[in-house]
Amino acid sequence: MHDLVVEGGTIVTATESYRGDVGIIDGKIATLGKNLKGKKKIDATNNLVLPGGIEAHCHIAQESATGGMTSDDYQSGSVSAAYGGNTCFIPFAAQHRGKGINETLDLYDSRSKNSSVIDYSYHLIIADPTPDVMKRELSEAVARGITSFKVFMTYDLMKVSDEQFLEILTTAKEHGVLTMVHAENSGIIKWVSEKLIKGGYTKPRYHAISHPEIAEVEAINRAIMLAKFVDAPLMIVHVSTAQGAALVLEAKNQGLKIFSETCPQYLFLDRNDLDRPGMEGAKFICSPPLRDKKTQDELWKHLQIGTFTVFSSDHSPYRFDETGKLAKGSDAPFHQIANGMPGIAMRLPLLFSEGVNKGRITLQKFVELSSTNAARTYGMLPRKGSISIGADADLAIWDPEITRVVTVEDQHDAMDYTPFLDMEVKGWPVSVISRGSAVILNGKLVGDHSHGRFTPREKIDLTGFGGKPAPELDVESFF
Ligand code: DUC
Ligand code: ZN
Ligand code: ZN
Repeated sequence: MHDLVVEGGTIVTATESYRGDVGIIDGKIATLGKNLKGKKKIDATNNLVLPGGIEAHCHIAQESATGGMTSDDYQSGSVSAAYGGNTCFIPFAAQHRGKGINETLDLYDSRSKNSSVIDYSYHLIIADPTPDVMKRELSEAVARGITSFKVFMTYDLMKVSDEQFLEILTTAKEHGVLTMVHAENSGIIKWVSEKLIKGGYTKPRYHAISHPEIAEVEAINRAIMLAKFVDAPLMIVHVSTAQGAALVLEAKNQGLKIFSETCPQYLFLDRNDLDRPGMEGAKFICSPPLRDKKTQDELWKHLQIGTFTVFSSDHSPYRFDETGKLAKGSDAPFHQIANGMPGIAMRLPLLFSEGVNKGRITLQKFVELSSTNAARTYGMLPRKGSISIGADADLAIWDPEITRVVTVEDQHDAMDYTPFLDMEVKGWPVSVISRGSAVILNGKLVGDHSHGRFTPREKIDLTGFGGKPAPELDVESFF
């Protein structure tokens, strides 16, 4: 007898779809079949039963480089993620200069403990790669189950130099873990910003002008070349340009271990949103910035052909008030406005509606992009990201026919706006189950803040990749 049976739905994985029941015992998937018996049942007739979404890029209870705290903590952030069809999320644990790695991870453990309704891990942001960090603390982080590090090529208080980047890439490779990068050219951004500010061009729309496409393209190219030089795996996050995506595709076609991500804002919003009246444009300031409609079409193509491994929200919630976007005043210049926008609850409904329901991607592709690829890339497959015997019973039950008009209330986060307001979406996650326990049931929160657990992650699985460092590097004697 199962503890719970999700019955009568269409089970969808990254490779197949079939009608059946999911039988759950002790929080794990025990049986896939028909007419299963269970102490409890959830009826999924006419619905889709998908692996729960894995949100692989979000900022929760995190100070930015300039000190502002995100509005969402692990309580509100996890609830919002669950309402959006997710059963696991991976926010960042951000090291700031002068701080160690263990103390950073301890801090985030204290922020997440007994707070999250879904399982979680952290990507570790490295902003201060001291010899002690590189030699001792990173291996301790890996032993704690943190198998992805993020670096910045921009932001004075966060960025690493090319030589530090190479050291992090090679150290991560040695440990079998993945480096992620925010790729924008710092010098270009600074140079243009200074000119704009000096000229009095301070409105939100100038944020996009100060982060030109070429700043991303140059940095993506450099990041790929550095990873190629040492033959290390690299994930380029939040790709916003067609040229940047083309560089990723070319690198993949060469067999390099390059992975990439794009985000809903680059598909569903564009730079005209920065021109909204008054300071409304501030709601749409994010980095890299919103681009144009033509870029949206190009990014869709790259999503379809597999250039992007994951599709993440980059949820960076700063309220439209003096605690967030307007902390430096109600007419603050663009460079003093917190960077980022919320979207953790909308990532999957938007992708489902505009992707699956509009015929741009298949259901299998949706599952890949929403869950399975993140599980694989970030060391959680098959425990998470799959509907298979022995996997965690992390499921999202979707009604593919429901139509909703997006509201702020639907986000269930700590925010006072959503950039996707009033958009119409078809398809919605109605119930969400984490390790066999309902978190959302028929649209109502029933989960418990002591339920979510830190999930230690495995090293990156690079099966199928070849590759060698540049010939100039005689690896044996060099490292
Ligand atoms: N980078 C992110 O990944 N998110 C928000 C802002 C930023 O610069
Ligand atoms: Zn970033
Ligand atoms: Zn981010």
